[in-house]
Amino acid sequence: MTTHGKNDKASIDTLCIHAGQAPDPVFGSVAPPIFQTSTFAFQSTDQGAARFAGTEPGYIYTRMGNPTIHMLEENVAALEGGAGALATATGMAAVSTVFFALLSQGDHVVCGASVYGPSRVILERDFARFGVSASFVETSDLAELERAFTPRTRLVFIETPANPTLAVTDLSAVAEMAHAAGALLVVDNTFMSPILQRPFRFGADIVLHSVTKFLNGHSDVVGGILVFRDEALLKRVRPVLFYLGGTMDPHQAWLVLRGIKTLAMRVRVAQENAQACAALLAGHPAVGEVRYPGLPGHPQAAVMARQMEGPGSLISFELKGGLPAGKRLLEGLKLATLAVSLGGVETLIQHPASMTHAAMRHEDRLAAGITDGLVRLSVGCEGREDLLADLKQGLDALL
Ligand code: LCS
Repeated sequence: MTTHGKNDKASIDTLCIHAGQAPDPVFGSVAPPIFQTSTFAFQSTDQGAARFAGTEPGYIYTRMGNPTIHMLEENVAALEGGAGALATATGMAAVSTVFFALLSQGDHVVCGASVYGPSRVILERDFARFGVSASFVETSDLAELERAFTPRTRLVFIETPANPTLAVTDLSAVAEMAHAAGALLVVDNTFMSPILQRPFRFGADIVLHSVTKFLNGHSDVVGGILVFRDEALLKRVRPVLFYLGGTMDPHQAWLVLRGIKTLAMRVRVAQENAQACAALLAGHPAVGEVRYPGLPGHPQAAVMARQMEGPGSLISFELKGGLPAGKRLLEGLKLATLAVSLGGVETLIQHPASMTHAAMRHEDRLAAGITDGLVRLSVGCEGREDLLADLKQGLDALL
């Protein structure tokens, strides 16, 4: 089979396995070769100069591009339906690179109040040092979102569903608002993966992922990726990434390419498991509020039906016994592992207020809906009955 380019009409399942990759032309290796090299030989000084000048295509130095990394970039660009992508060392390298590349002194950012803690904290602590201001708002509330814009707003950064509140934001409405204000919309699509949501269809300008999560899917790699709606945006960000240096390594890229081959099936199995876990949680007497986009009566049902192909496999919930009960549950589960991160084949459970979102101020966490008793479950691909039994024994022990 030939490589599937980004404009190919193949299904997303096929793109996961083939996009950006063709059998290697030298030996026919079906698995993509790992070009584990820091640098590439030039045939002449003229060729070296031409590559640096950009007048001749070809690789120079792995921080500035590498064939294995490029295969991953082409693959994820095809999955998201973007014009191109840039792989990064971590998800946070993707977030920080996009902020560095697109923001200048005096600019203002509208950012979701509930996003992965460090994505918010770098705006508050680090970009503030360079004169970039930010407002943090509940982006699922469009009226609140609209009030946050200022004449200096240049970038809107959202997660939907958000980490860890799982609040759903209307992508089309935000894109319209951002563009009317002359700002770019950046969507962190980590929680959905391109299997369940493709934000370019709803007006996003840049889509990013922590590939550490669903794309790699095996809890054995950290990485990130930026995908661009058009070539011009990619060209703006690329030199910043290459010079700041938050780029990926070829071996990392190869592992992620390998992980993506099973992305569609992993995402669907985990989602079916999550749906069953959410139902168990919602009906259990030890559990208070359950936040899962797949539960009936969700306030954003119409938005979800438009932009999401499924509710995903992250669930956040409160226990009636608050934080003490949460600690007992986290330590009492036998199959689910007490660890941060998400989107792997293993089920993980964590406590956002003391872990992933601990760097935020307490009052900011509460305003963002990240209560002290909130527990986040990333449901994996284990046997459904085993997961349900584990959750049930853990919850029953709290009664
Ligand atoms: N964006 C989202 C939505 C995330 O959940 C994370 C990490 C990142 C970006 C950053 O990616 P990284 O640099 O870690 O690859 N989220 C984590 C979490 O919820 N638990 O542990 C890490």
